[in-house]
Amino acid sequence: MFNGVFDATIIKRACDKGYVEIVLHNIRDYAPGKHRVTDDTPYGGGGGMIMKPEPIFNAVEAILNIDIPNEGYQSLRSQGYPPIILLTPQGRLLKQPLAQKLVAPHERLLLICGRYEGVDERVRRYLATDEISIGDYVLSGGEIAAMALVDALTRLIPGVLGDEAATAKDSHSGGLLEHPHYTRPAEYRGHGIPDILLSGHHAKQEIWRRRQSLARTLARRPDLLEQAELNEEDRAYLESLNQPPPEEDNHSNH
Ligand code: 6GU
Repeated sequence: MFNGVFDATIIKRACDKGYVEIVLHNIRDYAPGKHRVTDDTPYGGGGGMIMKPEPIFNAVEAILNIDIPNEGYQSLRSQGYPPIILLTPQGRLLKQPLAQKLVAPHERLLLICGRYEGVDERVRRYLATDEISIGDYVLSGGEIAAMALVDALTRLIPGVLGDEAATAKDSHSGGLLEHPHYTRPAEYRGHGIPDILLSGHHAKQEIWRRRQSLARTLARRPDLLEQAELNEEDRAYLESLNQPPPEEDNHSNH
């Protein structure tokens, strides 16, 4: 399930070039007993199957070559052990600033894919250092969320995209949505492109891109504007968009 994604995206190139190493572990391999059971019914009822704590704790102990103290993994964090992130719809929402925060200081992250029905609460309390969700909808397991997180983080590693400027301009970097993009042909099925893009006037094109970003963010995600990095010109332009167009002098009030 992971290899198909990791072998076919920018992540593959990042791995090949040594920018990132991804090691997959099957939790089942760390489950004790002949049947390698990883889940069980919930105490107190309620239905669904719950991931057992032992295989997950065992996996982390084996991977990091440590014994987790009874007071919890968190007590080891000061000794330089990596964050352990539980992917769960109950977690903190993944947004670009969180992705940036995770990539910058951490050489190594452990991701645990929970399943929707649940993970034994002791994994949260005594193992995970962070809980992350990728959005307010329900996935059947944390795997797709983990892939999304790995992708979001990998493309932020300096050198991976080959063009640092591209990441800086991405939608959500700087807090704005991206402007529209066009490529050849200039006319397609009778639909043209904005004249400014054919003008060769680079300074005006830059202003156009910025204004398109601002207008698009205002129209689609006005909530993002509160956190966005805006200068005085940006604010003036947004103000002009918020303003109703000047009244036509149609004498209707007379
Ligand atoms: Cl991290 N897990 C699951 N199961 N569902 C999700 C999610 C994670 N993020 C959004 N929905």
